[in-house]
Amino acid sequence: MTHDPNCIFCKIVAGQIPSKKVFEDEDLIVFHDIHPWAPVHILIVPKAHIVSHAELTEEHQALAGKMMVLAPRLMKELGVTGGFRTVINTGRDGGQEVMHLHMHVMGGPRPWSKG
Ligand code: DGP
Repeated sequence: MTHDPNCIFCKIVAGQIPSKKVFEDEDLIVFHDIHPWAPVHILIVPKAHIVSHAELTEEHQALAGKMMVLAPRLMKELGVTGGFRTVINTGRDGGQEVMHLHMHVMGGPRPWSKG
């Protein structure tokens, strides 16, 4: 599995930086965002160091599908009943700050700090 020792999310995957983890399996780790925009704000992160959504190819279809399917399950488990928003920032112009693919999933009662 690809790993970048300088990547903050790879360090979370490796347990070198603590996180408020909500899910983990062999492919994915999910934890609460350190700067939440919404009452519930989690990040679904592949364990492999994939830089961004722009790097995804056919070989990643199962992984990408797993991320998509996990979002509603975890929102339900976290008590979010009124809907949620998913965001994937991609690259500099897409507003991506951490260069390791991640899906933001946000929910909970409004107002939220962004949007
Ligand atoms: P993006 O702009 O899509 O790259 O968002 C990166 C998100 O990652 C941002 O909302 C804050 C979050 N984040 C950055 N560093 C850490 C960290 O060390 N721990 C956690 N839990 N979240 C982090």
